[in-house]
Amino acid sequence: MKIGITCYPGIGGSGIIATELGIKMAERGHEVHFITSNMPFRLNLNHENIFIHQTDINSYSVFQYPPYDITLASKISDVIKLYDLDIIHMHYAVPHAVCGILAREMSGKDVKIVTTLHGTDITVLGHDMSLVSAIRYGIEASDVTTSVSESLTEDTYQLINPDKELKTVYNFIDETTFNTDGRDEAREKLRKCHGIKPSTKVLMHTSNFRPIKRLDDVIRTFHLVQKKIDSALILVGDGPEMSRVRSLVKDLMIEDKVYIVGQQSDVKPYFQLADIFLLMSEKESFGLALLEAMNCGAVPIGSTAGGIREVIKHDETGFVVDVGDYKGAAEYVVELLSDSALYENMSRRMLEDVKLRFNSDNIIGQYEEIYKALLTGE
Ligand code: GMT
Repeated sequence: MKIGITCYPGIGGSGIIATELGIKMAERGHEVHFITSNMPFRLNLNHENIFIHQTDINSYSVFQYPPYDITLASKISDVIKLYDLDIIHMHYAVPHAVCGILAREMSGKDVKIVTTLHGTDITVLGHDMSLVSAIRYGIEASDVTTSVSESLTEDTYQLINPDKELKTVYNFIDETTFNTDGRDEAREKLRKCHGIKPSTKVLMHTSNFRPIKRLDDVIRTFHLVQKKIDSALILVGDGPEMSRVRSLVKDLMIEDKVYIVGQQSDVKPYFQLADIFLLMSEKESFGLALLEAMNCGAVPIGSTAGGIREVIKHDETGFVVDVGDYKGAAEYVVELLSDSALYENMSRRMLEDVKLRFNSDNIIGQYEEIYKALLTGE
């Protein structure tokens, strides 16, 4: 098959999933065309079946805003015609699904459109009445629309009410990048590098530090834990909440135990260093970082937001608490870190479950079946 993929190419779960999906489709022998505004950040290899088409979004003084959507649609249309694409897979209903639909019109070709909803387009933009019609149109005019969790599927029916059946296809783990290989060495190296003693337990969080990630709850959880357990907190990432994070850490007088390491190109060693991974978000359609942390050996504590409850099986592969319940989260962390048998059992079940339910081969196969069924009309 000849497949076009459009996503936001920056560091974010949707871009990562779209890029890994493209790479894995290329490895299965399909021809993959990334049509994006920048080089997808995880696309760090040359593959004979992968083509990159970058759009230049120019600013013109006559326009108040750069015409991202129209420029992208025009580029997608060119690529559809030039390479005779069979499928275009758009990540996010707005703007990308709508760009894809426009591109199909422009090209005059019968290319099939698959759209994947990742969360923000529904759980955040879905509350913006000025965008609901565009989101609904993007979903309904796509040939197949998928969503990354059951929770996001339900939210989409509730907020957008599309006249279309949605298909849940879970995100998958990129096992070649995120695994427990070399874990002991990585832990030792990072401990030395940051001066963390071998006996100190490590909690970790990574995100884009947006308000919905509730960094305060992560820090307050740790604040309670470190009173009972010799521990450190590692924060990876950056974003609008960073200054608040720094001042809360200072106010709580835990600066010597919190390591703010900023954006890292390679997060794997940090996941491997972590004993516990915290994701306390207010909204989270899936939480790809959870999966990555889990497959690197960190046991997760999450909030009950969105798809987190589907990724973490409460009391089996980690724990979940109500959004905002940092006290409950701290109790679970203390329980886990004080009982090595409980920790080991949970960690084993967690690794088995990720391999079983979020196995990349299986999920890529589900997308491949969707593409094939569209082309054969089944
Ligand atoms: O979490 C973010 O803010 C980034 C966003 C994105 O566009 O990458 O993540 C969304 O898509 C990911 C991949 O499907 C999901 O794992 C995240 O849960 C989802 N974020 C939200 O729903 C807030």
